[in-house]
Amino acid sequence: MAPAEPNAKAFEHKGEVPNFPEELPGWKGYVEWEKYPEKKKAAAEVLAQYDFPVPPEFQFKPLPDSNPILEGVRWKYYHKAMGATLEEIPDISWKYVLKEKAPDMIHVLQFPYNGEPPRDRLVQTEITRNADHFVRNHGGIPEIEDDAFHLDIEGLVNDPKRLTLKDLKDESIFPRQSTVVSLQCSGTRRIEQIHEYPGDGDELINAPWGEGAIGTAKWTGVSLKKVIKHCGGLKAGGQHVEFYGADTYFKKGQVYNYVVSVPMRKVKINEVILAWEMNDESLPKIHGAPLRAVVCGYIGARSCKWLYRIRIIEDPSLAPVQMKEYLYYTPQIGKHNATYSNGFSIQTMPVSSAIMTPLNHDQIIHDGKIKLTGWAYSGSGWPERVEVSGDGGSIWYEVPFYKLSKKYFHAWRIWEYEMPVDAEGWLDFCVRTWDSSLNTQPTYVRSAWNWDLHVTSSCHRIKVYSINRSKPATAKRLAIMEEKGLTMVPITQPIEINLQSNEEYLAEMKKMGGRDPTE
Ligand SMILES: Nc1nc2c(c(=O)[nH]1)N[C@H]1C(S)=C(S)[C@@H](COP(=O)(O)O)O[C@H]1N2
Ligand SMILES: [Mo]
Repeated sequence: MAPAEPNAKAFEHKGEVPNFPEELPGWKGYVEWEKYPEKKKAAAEVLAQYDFPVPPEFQFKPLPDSNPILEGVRWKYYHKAMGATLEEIPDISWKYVLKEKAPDMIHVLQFPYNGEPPRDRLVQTEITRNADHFVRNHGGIPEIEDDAFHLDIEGLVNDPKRLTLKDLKDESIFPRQSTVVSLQCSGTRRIEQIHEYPGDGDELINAPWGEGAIGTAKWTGVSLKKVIKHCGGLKAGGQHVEFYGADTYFKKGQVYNYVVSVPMRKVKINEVILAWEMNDESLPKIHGAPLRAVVCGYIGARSCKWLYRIRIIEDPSLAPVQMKEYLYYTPQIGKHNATYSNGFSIQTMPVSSAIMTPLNHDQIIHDGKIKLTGWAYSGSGWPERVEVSGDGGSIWYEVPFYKLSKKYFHAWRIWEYEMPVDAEGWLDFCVRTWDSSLNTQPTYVRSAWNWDLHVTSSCHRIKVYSINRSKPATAKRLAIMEEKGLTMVPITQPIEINLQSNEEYLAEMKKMGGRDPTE
């Protein structure tokens, strides 16, 4: 479906059109904010002039039946308000969606772009095709030319350096590393929390993700540990690494670049890669070209795209994405008692899994078995065992090990299972995974609900309607319906034939001793 008519076309500047020039030639769409407090102040003054449209209510109401599901008008306006360098960013970003992503992506939010692939295709391959890998953006897509690109390494290193892409690719300086890593957005499966217990909508729409905000790729680049060594090693106190992304980010009336941090401990164990290739192809623009961080096992937010600066610092970054977002609140904390310090910072992802086929509300004709497919992931180890239930979680079947894809230290396992199904009617299917640290998933959404609606890690549940053809009576009915060309689905359609002949009815009643007692 074509995107909704962008309301943002109607945007009108108030007063003089501002001018925040690009920082460097060959870096289109990159405005440096973090180095220039005066410029940040000027941008905040521009934003303060407007009453931007509030995000649409989509939690207490059904989601729009459109693709893109949500548009993101407010964020388009923010970019337009900044004048010439950023006003076209929403259109440029959408152009890359159309160019680099599969045509049937589910566009959860048009701008900043958030999209996930169709459920069935995501689990067909252990390595996600680049065109199918989910995308989660907080802003637009900068267009940085490879030849113009450089990465600055600053802060608590002995020998701060500026490295070009050519330097990073020089194998006489840096050994190359290829690692299979799953990236999972902490918003994956948020729709389940929204349906049951709505929470923070957020200024940058907390996207109503399904189960597809996870993907797996072979990332090629260099371990950040080697780059820091090349910069003379750490100075005393260098405990955290701050990543700067070239996109522009807005929060509560202020303007920033996308900045996050990870602890140095993660770097020391070679779990932070600076990558320029994704599945043996050069990194797509939408996934962070020319260079991005890939942080194994952590929430996707730390894997900074369009990475242009790395600062070694003492404490976790105070940038808003690190300090004010991606916080996990316990269920007693809500809108009016949440602070930045009383939520814990989401870093390592917990064990989680999802059933990707069948889909919720599918009505399935089968011969006593229903095939399930899905994924299983853990950020602190790897999935060891996947269990599925056909009765909402009383009886669990173990998915045999040979029905799980290969184990990796840092990636998911996809799985399939032929579930024995006897019953007819609605069944509650669910899945849970045990990881290598013996962790498993909370039972219900309620058990892990959190105000910011992150990390929906409870057992994933779907309802399917079973039509069991291995039952003679059902087989007979289906044969009649087929012969008459009658609709099988949806099951809610009225059935146009008699369920029994009068003769059959009377014969059955007689066997059963009649409808009513006789004395
Ligand atoms: N510069 C920058 N890096 C970013 C983001 C962003 O908006 N800007 N989004 C983060 C989030 S929240 C996630 S989940 C991952 C998604 O990576 P992908 O879009 O390549 O799948 O990128 C992370 N890196
Ligand atoms: Mo994310």
